[in-house]
Amino acid sequence: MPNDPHPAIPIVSLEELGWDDRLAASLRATQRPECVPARVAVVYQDRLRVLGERGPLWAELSGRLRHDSRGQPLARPAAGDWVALERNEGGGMATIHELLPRRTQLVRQAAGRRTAPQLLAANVDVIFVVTSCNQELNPRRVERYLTAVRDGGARPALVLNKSDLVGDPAPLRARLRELAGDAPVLTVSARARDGAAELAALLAPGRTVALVGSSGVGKSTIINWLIGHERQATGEIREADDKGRHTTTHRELIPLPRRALERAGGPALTIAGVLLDTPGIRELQPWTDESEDDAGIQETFAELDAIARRCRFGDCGHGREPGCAVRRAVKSGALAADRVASYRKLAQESRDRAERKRGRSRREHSSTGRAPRHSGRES
Ligand SMILES: Nc1nc2c(ncn2[C@@H]2O[C@H](COP(=O)(O)OP(=O)(O)OP(=O)(O)O)[C@@H](O)[C@H]2O)c(=O)[nH]1
Ligand SMILES: [Mg+2]
Ligand SMILES: [Zn+2]
Repeated sequence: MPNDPHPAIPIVSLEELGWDDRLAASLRATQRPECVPARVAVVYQDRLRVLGERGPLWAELSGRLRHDSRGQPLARPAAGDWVALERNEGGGMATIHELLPRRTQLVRQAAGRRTAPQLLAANVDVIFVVTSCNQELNPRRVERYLTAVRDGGARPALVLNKSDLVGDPAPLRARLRELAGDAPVLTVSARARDGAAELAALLAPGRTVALVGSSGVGKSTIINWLIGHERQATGEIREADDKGRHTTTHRELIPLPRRALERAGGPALTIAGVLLDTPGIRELQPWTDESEDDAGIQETFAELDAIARRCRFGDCGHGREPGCAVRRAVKSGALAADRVASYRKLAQESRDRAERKRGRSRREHSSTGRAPRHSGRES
């Protein structure tokens, strides 16, 4: 068994980790109601670090769960998931028998694989989409994040970090505001420790907040700042291109000690919320699983969607169709042309994915061949 790299995790109650009646009911409904609940903190190959009522412990998947989830990345427990496990009273590894249903999830298309989903975060309430003042703001990338977060059922917040590096972050903040819709936009500096109150306002006991974004924007630095010590490794960014180096290699759940975020008059709890650090990713290709109705795209492009209702044709693609209200709005300057281009691209990708998935499920139904192995590589 590997050395325990997590001596600092406090023993916290399941409720503080987000356990609730709905989860308790889903545990009772499993084949193993005698199992105890635990939340997955981090997954290392075949070993999982989980947080249970009596503190952290090591666990592995049962043979059946391993078998049943082969070739289905979303059926495997990931950081943030709740599981039903059997303790090994002899002191060895616990066994995970069941993955409990997720309330929210952030899923992307795995890098380099056209139709495999990859789970970035499970059971998170809020997702901080982190950008930084010293990296070129890519509005299209932000739109992709917003779409994927909303599709998965979590609430997005845009966090603009490294405000200490620019004289005035207001123009950048204003550009994010234009993309954000109803999501809050926060300007912070983890280095100057500026903006903690704004971040803390989005945290609460039992609530989970994941940080996502490109490598080097400062996700792990923000977490260290909030928890009050250098728990997560952080990396210098390359001088030449301001890019990060993929310092964080695992998704990891981190309970936030309450003393780090004092709030007067609160209940007697030891933690103030749960953070999820994630490795930086180059690209987020949204993955829409059950719902192929593009709810996330519609919400992210709400102003465009409202105008599109006035197009002559209900299925207008806003290309060459006559009577297109969207093209009219671009011509008049009411709508930015690059927003429309981005919308059309995401909508097309979504249609392509749906098409490929239909093809894949046809193939799966017509063959009993082995499912492809899932490679854990990240990028
Ligand atoms: N000037 C400045 N530098 C910061 C700030 N926050 C983080 N950094 C620096 O940015 C670099 C990258 O920070 P990390 O926290 O490792 O970034 P990350 O997003 O976790 O990166 P990955 O783990 O690779 O995804 C480090 O050198 C940090 O010290 C900030 O507010 N201001
Ligand atoms: Mg990191
Ligand atoms: Zn149109």
